[in-house]
Amino acid sequence: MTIETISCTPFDDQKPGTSGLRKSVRQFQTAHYLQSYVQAMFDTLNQIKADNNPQASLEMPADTDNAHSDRTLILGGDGRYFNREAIQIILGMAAANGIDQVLVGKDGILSTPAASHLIRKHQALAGIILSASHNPGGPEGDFGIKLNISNGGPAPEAVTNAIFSRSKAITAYQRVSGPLVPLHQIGSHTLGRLQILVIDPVSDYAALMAELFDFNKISALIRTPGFSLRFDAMHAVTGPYAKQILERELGAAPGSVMRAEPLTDFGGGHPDPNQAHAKDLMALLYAPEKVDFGAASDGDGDRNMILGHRFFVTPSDSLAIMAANAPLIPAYRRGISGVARSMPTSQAADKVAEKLGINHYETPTGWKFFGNLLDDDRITLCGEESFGSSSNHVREKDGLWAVLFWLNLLAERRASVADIVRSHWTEYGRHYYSRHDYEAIPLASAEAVMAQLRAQFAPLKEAGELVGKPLKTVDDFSYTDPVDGTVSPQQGIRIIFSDGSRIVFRLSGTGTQGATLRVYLEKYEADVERHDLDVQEALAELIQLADQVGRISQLTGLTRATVIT
Ligand code: VG1
Ligand code: CO
Repeated sequence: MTIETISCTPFDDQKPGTSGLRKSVRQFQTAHYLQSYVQAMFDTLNQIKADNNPQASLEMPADTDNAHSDRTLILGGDGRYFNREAIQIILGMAAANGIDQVLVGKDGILSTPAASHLIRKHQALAGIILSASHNPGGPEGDFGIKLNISNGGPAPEAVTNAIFSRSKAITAYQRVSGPLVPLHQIGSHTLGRLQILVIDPVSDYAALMAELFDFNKISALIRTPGFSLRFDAMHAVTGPYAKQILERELGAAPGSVMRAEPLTDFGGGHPDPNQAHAKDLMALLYAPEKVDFGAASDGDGDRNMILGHRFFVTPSDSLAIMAANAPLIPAYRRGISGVARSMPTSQAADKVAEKLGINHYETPTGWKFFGNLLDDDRITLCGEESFGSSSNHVREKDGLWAVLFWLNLLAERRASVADIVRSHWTEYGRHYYSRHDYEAIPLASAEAVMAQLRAQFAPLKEAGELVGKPLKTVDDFSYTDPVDGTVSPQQGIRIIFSDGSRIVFRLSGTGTQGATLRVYLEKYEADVERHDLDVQEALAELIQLADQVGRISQLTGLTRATVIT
């Protein structure tokens, strides 16, 4: 089979965001658009040496002969519209770009955590995950492409920056043409010198979960008369995983997994597991008829929402509770080395780490910043306020893992979700927390909010007060990776008050329309008598302050956030 070289004009807008390149499906369908980006990824991978140190290797000249000897690639996606077409295109390009073997999920399906596990298990060169995560799908929706490196984690900034630079110079790409690879059945195929294995997307992941958790105990809990659970797969990728693990292996009643079939448009919804987008699940958990445990995951299976009967667990609290209870779970029996959270995530996990005397880190938003800490065993658990948590078992956040962690915890503690959270608050205090998003606003207004904040606090404050409230510091968060020294500046404005309350402002890096301003609000309450307030009421003073200091309504014309979680 011959390698064809197709000429194209370089694109200048292929800059990866917080988690891969996300654009509308329409844009990805533009002639040569996907191909140009994939070629930029292959060219960049070809520069990464077998020493597994992308940072250093990117400075070296390209030397494909010395690259990873076994050039295996893991490939799959969340099943959204354009997933299968994109997989066929990428297979043809892999065959022309020196890849020896591709493992692709049946029907083009692989959740993000499952792909991360497969990369590690097969010591693959990399993984390509086709997903725009929680963004809506369908012909009018979004598409996305993530690159994960050989540790199983999202490509770090050195790599994504290199891909972007390369994409701006792509004037041709290589491919091998052949018949379409039948993705609907497990089997092996060849395309030129490339071997393609269509694999079961679920089994390896399910086996890993069975190693980490006490499946017997969880199963006994689930089978206890009167106990009921619901898992909302949101017509996205976790459906087949949850059916296999929760229903077939652990014995949850058939139908416990709702919206289990992956659909190319996610049934028209946002596959985003939060109170705003998982309305049916929320209604079930808040209905008079008792459902003990509820959970949901997102488009690509890396996020989770945890609910008890009439009870919502904030992702920040979830991380802290996992850290505090880790030794109850088989995989973490011997304790954890440390915990990391993204900067906007509440400080609840820090309190636990301080008490346990273990490491704790604050990183910029995005899973790529946890990779080095996990590889270096400085942390075992990590999480983000955006419904993401995970451990060192993979290098991605992992939705079903979090669900199983909570089920294992319920089985060990024999307490309700609400009781577990309340007893945690009693011991550590409660961090009232909410995120207010102003979605799809004009880029100019969003940038104006950030620019005036930066101007207002330049030079950044060390003390003083803000509208009468004593301040600890205000800064523009900058992170220095403790393992490789990479500096990531300007990650968001942090206003930290003397009482520990915080307001954080940053712009989203995953949207595809206009800009999204995120405002994160956090208030610490030690007094048990005050642990039952309405969250928005408890945060009212900070919400008002955020609008005043951020001049949000003035600059965006919005008097209220579009999504509140
Ligand atoms: C959002 C979240 C962030 C998360 C990222 C990718 O990014 O805030 O915490 O890591 O999505 O998650 P941003 O830049 O829009 O705030 V996923 O599940 O979309 O891959
Ligand atoms: Co996701």
